[in-house]
Amino acid sequence: MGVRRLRHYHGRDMADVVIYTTDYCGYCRAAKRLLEARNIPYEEIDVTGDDEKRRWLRETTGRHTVPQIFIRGEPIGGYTDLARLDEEGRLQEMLAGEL
Ligand SMILES: N[C@@H](CCC(=O)N[C@@H](CS)C(=O)NCC(=O)O)C(=O)O
Repeated sequence: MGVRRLRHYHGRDMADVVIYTTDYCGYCRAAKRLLEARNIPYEEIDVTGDDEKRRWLRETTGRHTVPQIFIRGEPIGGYTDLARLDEEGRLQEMLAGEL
């Protein structure tokens, strides 16, 4: 299956890792902590209270929760998905463009 690359909400080039978050979101904080622990730079888009951005995010990812994380344009899911990729050693591979 080919990699599904998507434009971001802002429709411009963004960091390899983009994380859509809201305030008061424990999973969002956990995801950012994991990225920081691995020294992986990321760009954050806060969608708190922004119905338009949240609708775009739901339609784009098919998922209703935050965070939603994109790696090199591919939506990979939320924190638990990120943690699984990290445990399996696939996170670095994805960032290197090997997956
Ligand atoms: N398994 C998901 C769980 C994410 C989750 O439950 N996020 C909460 C906020 S921390 C959420 O989106 N709740 C529904 C909502 O805010 O609309 C993950 O690891 O990202």
